[in-house]
Amino acid sequence: MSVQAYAVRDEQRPPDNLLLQVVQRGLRSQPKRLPSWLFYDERGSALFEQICEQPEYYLTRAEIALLNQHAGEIAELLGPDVRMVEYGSGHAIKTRLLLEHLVTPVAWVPIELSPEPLRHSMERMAGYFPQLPIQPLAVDFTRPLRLPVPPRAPRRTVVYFPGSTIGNFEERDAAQLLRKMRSEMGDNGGILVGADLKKDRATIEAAYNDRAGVTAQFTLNMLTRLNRELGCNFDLGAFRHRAHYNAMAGRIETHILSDREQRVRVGRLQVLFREEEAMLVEYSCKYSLQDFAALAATAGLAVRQVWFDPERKFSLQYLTR
Ligand code: AVJ
Repeated sequence: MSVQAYAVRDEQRPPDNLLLQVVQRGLRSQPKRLPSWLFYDERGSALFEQICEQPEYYLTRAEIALLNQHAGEIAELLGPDVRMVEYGSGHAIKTRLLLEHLVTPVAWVPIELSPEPLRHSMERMAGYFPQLPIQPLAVDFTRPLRLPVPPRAPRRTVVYFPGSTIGNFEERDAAQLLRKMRSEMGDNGGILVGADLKKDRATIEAAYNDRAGVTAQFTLNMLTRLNRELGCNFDLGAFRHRAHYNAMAGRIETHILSDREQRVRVGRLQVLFREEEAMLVEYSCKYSLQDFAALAATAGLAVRQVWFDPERKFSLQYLTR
């Protein structure tokens, strides 16, 4: 059975075909791995919002506390007439806290692949800031993009990447993404990026293993999605979530484990899982200040300023050329 056979059969449905190719490639590789963006279908996005409300998941609360305390100071540093380009539109709470303090912002450019969440956050933001020009981009922010022509000349373009989503990227990919932002922001621009900080194992592991089991549901929802969208037959009762902190690498490594030996249909592929075989589905990297400065440097960027929440669990970093 050749790759070409898929290409012919799926020609009319390019998106599914792409999804199938991504998943088959990941399940053929050794060890098996699937990309973490697969988490975010409608249910996955709703589950992530629930994760943010779990007592163990400190990241979101810390980042909001940080903004509550420092947004005024951040806005002052950025100055007036900023164009704000946001990677991932999120649900815009953080953006609102920041925009509230910006003096005469030129435009907000949310970038989000899925049109539904994009439309939601646009509506919410338009409600808060009726005067603010919104220029949405429904594209994959990891791909090269062309920013829309702003309604007037910005003094500065700031790429905002909150939530420690950068932690989902391995170091090389994270550096590449920062380099891409660097070219988009131009000479006078900057990058405002959320980065979760290294801390004791217990705190970090608890955040990815909440007692209510929401994170486990979030992880396994990836298989539910593949069953629905690709006609796979993952037995949801025979796989489980595991999130372990690899202190050497400074990251949470989330795996889906197979309880037993089993076969799963993925398109025309039969995938064999051994008993206790682990499939990697997510990294969530944690940084020291040194780690992050080194990462920025490899992308030709310098850390100009770092803000923390009151408990110093989370950081917001401002990078420029
Ligand atoms: C949305 C990438 C910031 O890595 O902490 C939460 C996703 N995964 N719990 C993170 C996530 C499991 C989250 N980010």
